[in-house]
Amino acid sequence: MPKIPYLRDKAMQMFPELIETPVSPVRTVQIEKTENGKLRIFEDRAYFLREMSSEDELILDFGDHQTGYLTLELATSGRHPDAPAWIELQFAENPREFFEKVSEYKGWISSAWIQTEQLHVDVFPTSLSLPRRYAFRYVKLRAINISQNYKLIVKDARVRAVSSADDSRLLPYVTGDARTARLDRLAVRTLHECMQKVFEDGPKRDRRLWLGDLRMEALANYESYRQNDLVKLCLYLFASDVTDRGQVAANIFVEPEIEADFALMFDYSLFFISTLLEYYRQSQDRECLEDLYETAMRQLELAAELKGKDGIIGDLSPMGICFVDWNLELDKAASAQGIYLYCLKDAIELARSFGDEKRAEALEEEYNELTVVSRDYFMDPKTSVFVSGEKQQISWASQCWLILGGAVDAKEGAHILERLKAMDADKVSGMVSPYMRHVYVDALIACGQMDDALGALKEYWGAMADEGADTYWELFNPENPHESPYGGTIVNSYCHAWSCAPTYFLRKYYRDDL
Ligand code: RAM
Repeated sequence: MPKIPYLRDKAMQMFPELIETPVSPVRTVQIEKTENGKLRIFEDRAYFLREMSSEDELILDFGDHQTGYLTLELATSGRHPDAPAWIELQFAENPREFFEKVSEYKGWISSAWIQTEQLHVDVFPTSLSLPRRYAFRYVKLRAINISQNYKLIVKDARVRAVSSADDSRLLPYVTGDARTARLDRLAVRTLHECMQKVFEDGPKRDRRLWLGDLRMEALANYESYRQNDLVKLCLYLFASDVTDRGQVAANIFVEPEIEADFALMFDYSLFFISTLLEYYRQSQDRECLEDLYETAMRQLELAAELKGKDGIIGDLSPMGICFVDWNLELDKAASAQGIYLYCLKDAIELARSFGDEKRAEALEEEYNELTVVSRDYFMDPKTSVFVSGEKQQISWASQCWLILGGAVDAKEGAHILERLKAMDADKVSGMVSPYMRHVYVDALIACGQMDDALGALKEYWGAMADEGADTYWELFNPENPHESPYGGTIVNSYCHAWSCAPTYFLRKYYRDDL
């Protein structure tokens, strides 16, 4: 991919310092699965500092989600160790991870994401510092084999937790409602953990910068930490390594050096426009707008090439896939059209902000025609909701995106969403990720359905909180809380910043000091 040295050099100057915080375990616990499948976690004081033999286990609880580096102080009792201690460490964001068998995972993304290590320790006492960064609340140490001549003792454990989020800058959230306060708190923690050198999608997996995730993390950040320079860095990173045709990648690696991934996504590339626009609204950073404006407009041009004579986006493949959600059954044609409209609308404002009035007018003309065309094309006269693809699939995603794109006005949009709620759930293709739920809440708000939007936040994110979450998950389908598109939940991320929606929406629209 062509690298743009000028933008890359600017980006290199912008990486933040990580703030390090020492964290100790708050207790040791035992975790049991009860008959109804729920977990029971209880403190076990006697457990810590206990002398461990082969097959013994110790679970340390660090009190909240942590992203960082673990050090264990190990000692022994009994005779001089006559063989190494062979131990296994497992790190869990969600205690459920302890009940999944690594050997049974046969999914399609790498099992190397599973946070587990086996180590041999030869000399005691020792301070064992693991080189890898982990994301977890619980750490389980299992003694695989300890010679009968001695016992292993964990004398101390500590974590060097890292994040670029500065808690002293966190804006207050004013609410008298304990439930929304809690929903916000978990979202802020999620964001905090994902704010590293860049906005990572999740500190367990994929530990990197994805554009669709960045859009939502930036929105949550403007209402909470307001560390806008981190958004700026991420925008420069995307713009600094684009394809030959000028398309921004779906995600970027930053180590050992900046390099765009080969994966391309139609929707993620278009969201570069919306993310830049929102950054500009927040910061009025003219230099950034001047540096990145053409990159943003290029995404729209590339997408416009995919439109047929009828104005409908056809074969998407020149720009990669259209992601929308982790619903593998979803027909994405209607969503793609809605996303194009949504970003076209943002491109008009971006062009005006830049002072490119001629372009803004041309885009506005296109937008006004296309909203009508899109409504006519995707609206099913029989059911009065949007349908997508040859099979005329009805989905939440299609409705939400065409509403957000402006294919219908707020009043009609509200009716469409009402109609969908009244439909048989098995006739409607559902939402799988918190990423898509964010879009749903956004659509409700766009239609003026403020109570329903708040209800959706409380119900969906509240259900994760009720499941014991410390941070919000990458995937959550209330119908099937433990499903995974990867072929196994053990690789799911349980701290994923595309699910920070409560912080963004609650602080923006539902606060007592408005
Ligand atoms: C997941 C990533 C990321 C998302 C992509 C499409 O694998 O973790 O959050 O943007 O999917």
